[in-house]
Amino acid sequence: MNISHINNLDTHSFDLTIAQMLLLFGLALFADSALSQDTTQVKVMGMGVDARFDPILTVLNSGDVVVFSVLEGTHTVTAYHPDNRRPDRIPKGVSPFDSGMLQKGDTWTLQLRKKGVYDYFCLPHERMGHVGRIIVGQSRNETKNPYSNKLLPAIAQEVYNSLNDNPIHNQ
Ligand SMILES: [Cu+2]
Repeated sequence: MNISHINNLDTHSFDLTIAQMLLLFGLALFADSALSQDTTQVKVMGMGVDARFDPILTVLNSGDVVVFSVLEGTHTVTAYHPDNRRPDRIPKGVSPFDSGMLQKGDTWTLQLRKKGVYDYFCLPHERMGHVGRIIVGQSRNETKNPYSNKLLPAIAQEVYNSLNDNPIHNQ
């Protein structure tokens, strides 16, 4: 009688442990899938003609997050899109982004899911070549010359031409 009672207790406690292990395993899987979304930093730096995104080109997987960190000056992160009074240089059907003015010390986060090439500029410094590119879900070679550069300011054209001309370098 006593022995049977003890066995029951043991079995019961073993079941709980299995349940707890499965729960922990499930939580671990959940945490793992949440972590598979990467975060990439783009530095926003420089004043005047020295204004730049570093790196100029960022290659991401779908759903990755980009954190823009302003190290100095006043800048924006603005999609090339008619809503921002510029040529359309982001994938079709994606809402255009615009950070608004960012100051030194600010961070601004962008998450992109749709595959394609996203070109963006800084409103105060576009004419000084303060532009950038994010490629989502594709390699740099797959996306050579995705947009015509004719309508952009001269120095911005040079930046995008240099990205197109050197598809392997500087990735
Ligand atoms: Cu700028």
